[in-house]
Amino acid sequence: MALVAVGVLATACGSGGETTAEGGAPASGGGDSTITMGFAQVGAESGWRTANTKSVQESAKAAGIDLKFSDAQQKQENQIKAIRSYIQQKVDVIAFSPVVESGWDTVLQEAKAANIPVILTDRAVDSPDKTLYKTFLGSDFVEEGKKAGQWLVEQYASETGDVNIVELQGTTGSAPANDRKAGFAEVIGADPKFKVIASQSGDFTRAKGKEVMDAFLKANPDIDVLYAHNDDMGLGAIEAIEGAGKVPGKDIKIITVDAVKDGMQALADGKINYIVECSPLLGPQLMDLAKKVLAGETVPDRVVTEETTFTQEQAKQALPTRQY
Ligand code: GZL
Ligand code: ZN
Repeated sequence: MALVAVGVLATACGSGGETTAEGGAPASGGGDSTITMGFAQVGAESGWRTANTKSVQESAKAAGIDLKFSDAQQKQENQIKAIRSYIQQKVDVIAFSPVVESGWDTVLQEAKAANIPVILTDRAVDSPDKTLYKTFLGSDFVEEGKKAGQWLVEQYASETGDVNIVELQGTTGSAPANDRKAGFAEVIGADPKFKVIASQSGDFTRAKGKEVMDAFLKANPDIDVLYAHNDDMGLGAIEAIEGAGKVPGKDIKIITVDAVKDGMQALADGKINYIVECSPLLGPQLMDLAKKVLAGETVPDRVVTEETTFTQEQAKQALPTRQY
C-alpha cells in the first residue's frame, strides 16, 4: 500500500506547470528529490507580464523544478489565496511578484511559520521585516525613472519655454509605479521648465492607457511629452493621440519603460522616442536562487537585473533578435 501511496504522491507532485486546484497533493510528501515551487503571478496585464510568465515556466522546466503557477488577475487577495494554498500543499519554495507594495506581512509570516522560504521577483514589498523573504530579484525602478528623466533633460537642454509633461502611472501602490514616478521627478525637478501637468494611473494596460490619455488630451491643449510607466500604456496612448489628429513621436514626444517587442516596433517606427528597458527574463536567475536557498547556501539580499535603454536607431538594430 505504502508503495502505491508514494507512487500516487510522486505523480501528483510531478505535475508540470499547470495551475493546481485548491489543496493539491502535498508536494514534499512524495519523497522524490524534485523541488516544488509555488509561483503566484500578478496577472497577464501587459506584454512584459506574459514574457515574464514564459521565462518562469520555461526556466522551471529546464531546471527540473516542478512549478505550480497561479494568475491573480492583478488582485492582491488572489495572490494571498494562492500563497496560502502553496503553504497547505507544503511546496518547497514560494516565489511571487507582489502586485502592490503593502499588505503582505500576515501571509509571509504564515509561510515563515510553515518553514517555506519565499523569494520576491520583479516587484518589492514595503515590509520592514526582511526575514519574511530570502532575496528580491528584479529591476531598480527608481533608476529606470531616472534614465527616462535624463533623456528628457538632454533632449530639451536648449528649450527655454515650459515643457508640459503628462504621466501615465503604473498600477496604484505598486513598486514600479511609485519608483518610476520618484526617479523621473527627481531628475526633471532640477529644472522648473519641466512641468508635469497631469499624472494618473493607467494600471499598466493598453486599454486604460488609451482611456486616460484621451482625457489628458481633452483637458490639456498643449502637451509636449508623455511619460508612460510601461510600453503597453504608451501604445494605448498612441491610439488616443492619433485619434486626436496629432502625430505621436513628433507633436507629443513619448518615453516608455519595458522594451517589449510591440514597444520596440513603435520606437523603430518613430511613434515612441525613447524606451528604458526592464527585463522580464527573470526565470533562470529565479530557479538558480531557489536551488541555492534550498541547499542552505547564502544568497544576496538583493539581485538587480541587467538592463539598458533604446533610441529609435538602436531599436531598429535590436528588433530582429529581440527575445520578447
Ligand atoms: C516591472 C513590472 C511591470 C512592467 C509592466 O518589473 O512589474 O508590470 O513594467 C508590468 O509592463 O505590467
Ligand atoms: Zn508646449
